Amino acid sequence: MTVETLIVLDLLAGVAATAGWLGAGATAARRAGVALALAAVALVATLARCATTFGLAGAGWWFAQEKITLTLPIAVAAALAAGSIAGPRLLATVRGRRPSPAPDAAVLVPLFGAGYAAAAGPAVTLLAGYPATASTVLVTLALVAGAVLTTWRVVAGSLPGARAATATVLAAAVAGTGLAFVPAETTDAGGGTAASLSHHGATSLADELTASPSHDGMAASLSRGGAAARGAQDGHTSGRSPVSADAVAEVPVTSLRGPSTPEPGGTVRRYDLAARTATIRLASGKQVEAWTFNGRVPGPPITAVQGDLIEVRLRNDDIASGVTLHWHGYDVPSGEDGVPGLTQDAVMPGQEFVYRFRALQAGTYWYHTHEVSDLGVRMGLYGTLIVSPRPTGEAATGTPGATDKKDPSGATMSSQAGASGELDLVLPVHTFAGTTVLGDQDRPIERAAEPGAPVRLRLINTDNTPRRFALTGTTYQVAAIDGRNLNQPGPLDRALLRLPAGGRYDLVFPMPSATVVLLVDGRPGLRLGPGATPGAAMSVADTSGWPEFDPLTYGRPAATPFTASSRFDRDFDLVLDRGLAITDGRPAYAHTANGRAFPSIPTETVREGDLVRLTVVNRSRETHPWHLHGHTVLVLSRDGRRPAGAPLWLDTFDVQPGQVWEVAFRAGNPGLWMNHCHNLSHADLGMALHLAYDGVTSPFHGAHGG
Ligand SMILES: [Cu+2]
Repeated sequence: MTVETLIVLDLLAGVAATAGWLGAGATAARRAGVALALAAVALVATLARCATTFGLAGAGWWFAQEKITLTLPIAVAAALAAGSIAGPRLLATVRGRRPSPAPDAAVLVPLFGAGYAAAAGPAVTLLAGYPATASTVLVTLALVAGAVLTTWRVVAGSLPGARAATATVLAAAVAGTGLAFVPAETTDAGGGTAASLSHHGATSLADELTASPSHDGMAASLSRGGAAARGAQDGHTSGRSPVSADAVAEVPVTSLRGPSTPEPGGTVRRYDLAARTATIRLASGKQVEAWTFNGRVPGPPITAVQGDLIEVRLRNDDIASGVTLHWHGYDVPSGEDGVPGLTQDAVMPGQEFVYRFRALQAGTYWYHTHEVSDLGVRMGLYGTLIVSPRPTGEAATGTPGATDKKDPSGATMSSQAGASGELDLVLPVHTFAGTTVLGDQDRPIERAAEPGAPVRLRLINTDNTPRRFALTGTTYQVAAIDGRNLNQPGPLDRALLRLPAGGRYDLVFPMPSATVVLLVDGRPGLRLGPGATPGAAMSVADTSGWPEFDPLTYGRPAATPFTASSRFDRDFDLVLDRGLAITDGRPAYAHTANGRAFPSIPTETVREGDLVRLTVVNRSRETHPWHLHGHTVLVLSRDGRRPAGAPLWLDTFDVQPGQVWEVAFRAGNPGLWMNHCHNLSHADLGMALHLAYDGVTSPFHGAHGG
């Protein structure tokens, strides 16, 4: 049984127990037989909850914490009380030894009380989630006890010691509510050395710096954007010198900017992006009100060859809420990362901002606004970023693609003609007002392809939820995921490719002699044929029964710079859930991590060179595509199982309901980074936090993260 099933069964059992006890209480006075049957149902449901809780605890403490520490004990205690006090009386009534009706307090209070205690189970799970805190415990106990006292008063008319009991309940309620407003720690050092300089204890800064022989070296490596550390990182050992020799200088994130020159042999790629509202006419004739870069959706494709310098001048014409550029999956210097309120201010109408970074990673990436990003990306503020590997043995020259910002043709999609005659199609999928758009086409794309020609399809999911792709008419390989090549990818056929929000897959195959069709969620999006026949009906294979491709079992294992058995300098757990929380100053039914919502989730702090493990647990009933900025993470395990295929380096991974992902990365890119759910509506409702390198400060004070 899956964890997700157990989560649902546990909730259902809690609801059944609640209904059983309350129903028994409501019918006890008139129909003792019915009440007895309902109480029996409630007892069975309570036993079922014991079983589901046991099963969930086996999957991880995170899944059962609030049940074991709070809701199950009170439910079981109340059930035992109801069974032993009300049960015999009801039984006696049914057997005719007691007068019926018998609405006495000894029957009704235990039954209703068991109902209130049972209700605390699903209520705490749904409203508070993980973890149950002292505040949750006090408020829950106060509510249950208060309801019992009220019932007692109503049934019995009076209650000895009522005043003292009521006062105790009120005191617990007030204390519990007050505790909820005690601010959390603002940082979480993940078991490593706390960030003493950047967040607290500024008075000790001078002392620590004068006592620190290594301070200059650390500062220099920070100001170079960590390039030195990246080179040295694999030799890093876990030995830690005393804190005084480990002190980190303060560096503003605004100084962590990209270089202004390409690598030797590279060229400078300049792009001008103007953010503006526009009415877009799709291929079908449908018009959509969009937010665009340069009046088009997607925005202009950005292309480069590894080693080039990418320079993008962003201007905001009329996007009233502001705009930035974030390079999804691209490990740029922190000052170029485009997070408003953290690495820069949002670019407001009339303003501009220039981004510069070296194209060091080859592969398929994309860019999008990070200001009010849920709305902004949905409205169209996104585009593709494709970096070709530098041809071996020669310096990078010329344009890698047939389409760049100088191309006036308004090509229907970014199309890269590789030197080898490869057909290279960039296919971002996006939903505009309920319509799926592939590239800029809301109707199936037709392309001619000669048999034998190498084909590369770059699938990019720019939506908030997973999209499923299927390729019919050919076997193929998934050559790369999230821009990173896979080791020895095998042939694939009849597979459903589930791309997380923000994720990318590169599919490669030699063009067969027959037609190849790419399906997006079961509908044709692209047809490649030996001879294009525009308007010809596409035959659609039924792919609904095809198995889902699992990247954890694909390709061949290879050595990685660290593994699941490495010793980690920092260890962070993020338990994703839903619950009542304050986000951006407002109470909300938020998407939470560790019971809190942005910006109250403690900032994870690391030091340059640290080996960091991140465990992401999904207790909720929605998928959360997790995305850490500025770093590529290695998957260590999913639900306790290590990858059996190629090493999987990702920037976005779908944590499905009930799943536990362990990933790790080397902290080699100093800065301040967002760590968030890439279902941007979830991030907007609280599911976002910061990861900060010790010593890096931000002059920006927008409490949002876009
Ligand atoms: Cu989410």
